[in-house]
Amino acid sequence: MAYFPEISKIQYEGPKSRNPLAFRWYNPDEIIEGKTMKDHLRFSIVYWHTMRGTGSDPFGPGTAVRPWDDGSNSVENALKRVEVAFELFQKLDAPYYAFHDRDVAPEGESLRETNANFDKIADALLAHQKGTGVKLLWGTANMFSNPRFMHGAGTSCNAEVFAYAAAQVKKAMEVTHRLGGENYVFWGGREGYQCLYNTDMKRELDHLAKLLHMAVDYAKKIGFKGQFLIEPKPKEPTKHQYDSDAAACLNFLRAYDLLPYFKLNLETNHATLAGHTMMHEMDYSGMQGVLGSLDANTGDLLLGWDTDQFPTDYYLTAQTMLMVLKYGGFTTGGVNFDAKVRRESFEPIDLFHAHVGGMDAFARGLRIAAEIRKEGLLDSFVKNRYRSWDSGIGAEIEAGKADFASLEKYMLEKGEPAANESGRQEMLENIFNLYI
Ligand code: XUL
Ligand code: CO
Repeated sequence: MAYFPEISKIQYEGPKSRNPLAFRWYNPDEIIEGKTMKDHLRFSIVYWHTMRGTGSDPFGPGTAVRPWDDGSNSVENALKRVEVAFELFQKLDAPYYAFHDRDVAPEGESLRETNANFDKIADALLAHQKGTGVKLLWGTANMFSNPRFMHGAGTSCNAEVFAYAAAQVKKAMEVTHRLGGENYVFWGGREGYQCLYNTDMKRELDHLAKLLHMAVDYAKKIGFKGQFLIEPKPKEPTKHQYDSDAAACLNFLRAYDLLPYFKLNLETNHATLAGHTMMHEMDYSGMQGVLGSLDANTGDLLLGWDTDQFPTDYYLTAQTMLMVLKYGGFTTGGVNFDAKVRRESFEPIDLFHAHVGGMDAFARGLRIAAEIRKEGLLDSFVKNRYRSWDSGIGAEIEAGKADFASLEKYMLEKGEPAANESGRQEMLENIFNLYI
């Protein structure tokens, strides 16, 4: 069945091509730094925006025209969406996809019926994965849309809501495992607070940690070897999300003995909402060994909320890929387009323009990052900038051979430290520009 009859599989045509539905930079089998572009980038398409996004916003209903979707919550409609989704994944040449339980399968009247619906759709997803070779990057549970989660899921004040959330994660993990998912993600949908006057923050965090430990235990029980990931976000929907940024996540994981089991799924728009750049979040996570996967998108700094736009900015993608390469590339992670077409881009073909653009921007970013690394101008500047730590007093401090007394003695003898040198920010920004 062809739901996109006018579109054939997107091909690499090179930078001179003016065909809007061709890759100019993404040449999947081309080798960069010893690995194919496909293996570097591990592109993934999200079910929630691409298959379920309607374009609704707080001011009006959806605008998206999706001729295959009858708008109902039926299992039949959900099964049809699976066919559409895999045609789209294949035509975009995306090796991976990702979903929430509730994007793919409708909720029933009871948890039992909901689980049965999920199993039926999982059968179809598995059959399509086998038929196409498209794989599951990660699964997750939507524990924020249903009104039962108004106070959170793992952090709800209502213990039975916690129990429901546990049951939901259990099922979502089972399905993710069955479909060979390479990761399982926790984004703390409503795990945060609006008002501290009604919140026992310590108790809520203790409970969230309990939920995650139960997930770790259950993974062992069912033999799920995928990587657990936490996705930081500082706000939206709550005023304060507990997993506010990479640093907060790391502190939480360490405090509750979860660090051995989790890495982070960093999202560009979440980084900017937290007042960081994506590069900062990636470097901070990478240096601590928890750079797991990426939700690729971009915000609009003039709007300032989580607009989840497709990334097209080469500076952003080059900086992002520079960090991916710096930390040795993805293992289980990938570039997952947690991005949605604009409300005004309501035609099915816009889904293709959006993904082709995002994939190409990342492919270009990868090429730029590899060129920057090949010439090594930035790396050698940084290395030289810290050379005072390579020998003498710097090396002694790093080796733990110095203390206050020895450092006081050293400075009393010297009088003043060696002269400082320029940080050369403008020169380095000009160097970065050489590669864009
Ligand atoms: C929300 C968000 C989610 C997670 C998965 O901002 O990014 O879609 O990626 O729950
Ligand atoms: Co996300």
